[in-house]
Amino acid sequence: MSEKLEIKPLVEILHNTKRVAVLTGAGISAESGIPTFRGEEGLWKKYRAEELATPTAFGRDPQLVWEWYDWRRGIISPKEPNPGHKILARWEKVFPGVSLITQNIDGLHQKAGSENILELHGNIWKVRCIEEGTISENFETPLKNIPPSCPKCGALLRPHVVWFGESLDPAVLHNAFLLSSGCEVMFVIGTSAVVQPAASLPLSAAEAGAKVVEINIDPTPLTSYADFSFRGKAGEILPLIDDELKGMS
Ligand code: BV8
Repeated sequence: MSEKLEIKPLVEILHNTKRVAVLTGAGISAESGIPTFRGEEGLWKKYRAEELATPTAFGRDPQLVWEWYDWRRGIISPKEPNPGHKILARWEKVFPGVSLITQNIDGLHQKAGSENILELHGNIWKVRCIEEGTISENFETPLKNIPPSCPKCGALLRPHVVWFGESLDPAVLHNAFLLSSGCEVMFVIGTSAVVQPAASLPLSAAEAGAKVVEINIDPTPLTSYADFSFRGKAGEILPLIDDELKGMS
């Protein structure tokens, strides 16, 4: 496997690196059995994510949008972190300077034990009252009432996620760019690198002189910018890098 050839020079660099940033996308959860967005399994009935994950879709038909989220929550709920999630959680303990930025809303990084996580697009297990703005955790699967309503004021609850056409939390986005432009190595794992502004984070890392390491089963628009590009599954490539790192310490 050609990846082995690239791993040694990467681990040499990592061995002298203090600040590592990691950006993950749906691909890191694929081996846990969670469908990605742009894979063929990413469809629900006849809809694509871009059609349902929008404020317009929710305003027009909150019932339909909540049926989609209830379906996704049902898929995610029993799923466990895979070796990729677990290694990133361990790296956070082993290397103090590792920070994790995820586009995923499935909560699997938390389940794997990662603690300092920036969730760019929110979390599918959190709901927000559209009147009060209050955020709470809700793990009810399946949901008893669709759409669910706020127990306090009775208004509609929405998923506490960032929809297409909505701005990300400014503080979260600011920290994500700070971490990206301040790191020495940035891993970009399991993302098609098309959704903005997340897809700009690795570019800001590269512009600041960081080495960019892509792990993906397919090439992406980022591949040509990457210093290292591993073509393979995150749950298989990360253990190879981790083994080499252990061998060096
Ligand atoms: C915003 C939460 C300001 C909801 C999500 C600039 C240029 C162009 C467009 C825009 C732009 N700025 C804004 C936009 C519009 C839009 C956008 O980016 N559109 C895209 C489609 C072009 N962005 C926004 O609207 C953002 N808001 O910028 O605010 C603004 C406001 C108004 C108008 C303009 C600007 C908000 C974006 C957030 C959307 N919410 N999720 C929910 O999930 O329900 S995004 C959602 O899709 C995910 O969170 C994720 O981020 C994204 C999917 O991306 P990936 O994670 O990469 O998943 P994907 O399936 O695509 O790819 C999986 C990859 O894994 C593949 O490459 C595959 O090969 C690989 N893979 C598979 N298996 C494995 C693997 N790799 C390794 N191992 C494996 N085993």
